[in-house]
Amino acid sequence: MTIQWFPGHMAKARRLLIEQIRWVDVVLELADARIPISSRNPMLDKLLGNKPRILLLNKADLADTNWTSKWLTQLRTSSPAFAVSATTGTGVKQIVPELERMVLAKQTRQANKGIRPQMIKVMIVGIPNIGKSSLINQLTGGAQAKVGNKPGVTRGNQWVRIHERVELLDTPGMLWPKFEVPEVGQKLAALGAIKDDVLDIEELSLWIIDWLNAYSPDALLRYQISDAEVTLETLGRKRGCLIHGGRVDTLKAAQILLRELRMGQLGPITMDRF
Ligand SMILES: Nc1nc2c(ncn2[C@@H]2O[C@H](COP(=O)(O)OP(=O)(O)OP(=O)(O)O)[C@@H](O)[C@H]2O)c(=O)[nH]1
Ligand SMILES: [Mg+2]
Repeated sequence: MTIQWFPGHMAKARRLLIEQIRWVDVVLELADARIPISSRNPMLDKLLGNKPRILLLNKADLADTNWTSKWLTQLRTSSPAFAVSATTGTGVKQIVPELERMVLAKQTRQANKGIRPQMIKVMIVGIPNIGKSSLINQLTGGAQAKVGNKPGVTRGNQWVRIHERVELLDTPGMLWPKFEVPEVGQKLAALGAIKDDVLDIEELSLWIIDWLNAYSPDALLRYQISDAEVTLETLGRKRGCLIHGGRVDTLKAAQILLRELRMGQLGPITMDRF
């Protein structure tokens, strides 16, 4: 199963990023706490140059907290990094003070030249469906940005004032043209960054079941399953996904598994390990 999703609107998002980056003081990069490596766009280093960056591991409420701490220790060697939850608000209060800290030197230099403090311009970037718009809403305490439980909700770029001195640019979710390691595509798909229409849901579910059996068997305890083939069947039967002749509707079963994994109903899970 090879997964790839880089439609025209993402190529456009990449062009917009290149155009806008010069106006930006700091980049807020949102990654998924459950896949802190697989959800980071490898093109960013080149696209952002040496722009200061804060890495946020969002959806930390759905990840294994032990793994999140281990990852943060490792990731902080290259940039400030925090675990947050855009929906519950956990960790979000640290963001504005950190942004202010990062631009302090520049603003002091400007003040010395008699230039009034400028707005801090921040660009938020990340894969589709990671919670960029939710984070903006959490920061403003409103519903400025459109949110949706599917990838590809935000289309154009949108500036939002999140604080008296901070303006944030919401951008559309962006992936990259090729996942060098196929597992990266599978993990992104499993956790909802890729439109389901371009996926073979049943095949993906079998991959997920294998992965869970190998790395997080507790997550499958509720289904009492040991083998990939049996799993979708058993799961479907338990959930009453039956078609004619008492056979199991495996597509429906796969959709249920995906939904439960993505919403954290199989327990907190971190899929990138070291
Ligand atoms: N559990 C949990 N869900 C979250 C969190 N942040 C966002 N979500 C959910 O993830 C889904 C996507 O959120 P959006 O804010 O629309 O994501 P986005 O990054 O703006 O997506 P695009 O605009 O499509 O790129 C929504 O269903 C949110 O409720 C979080 O920290 N925890
Ligand atoms: Mg959005």
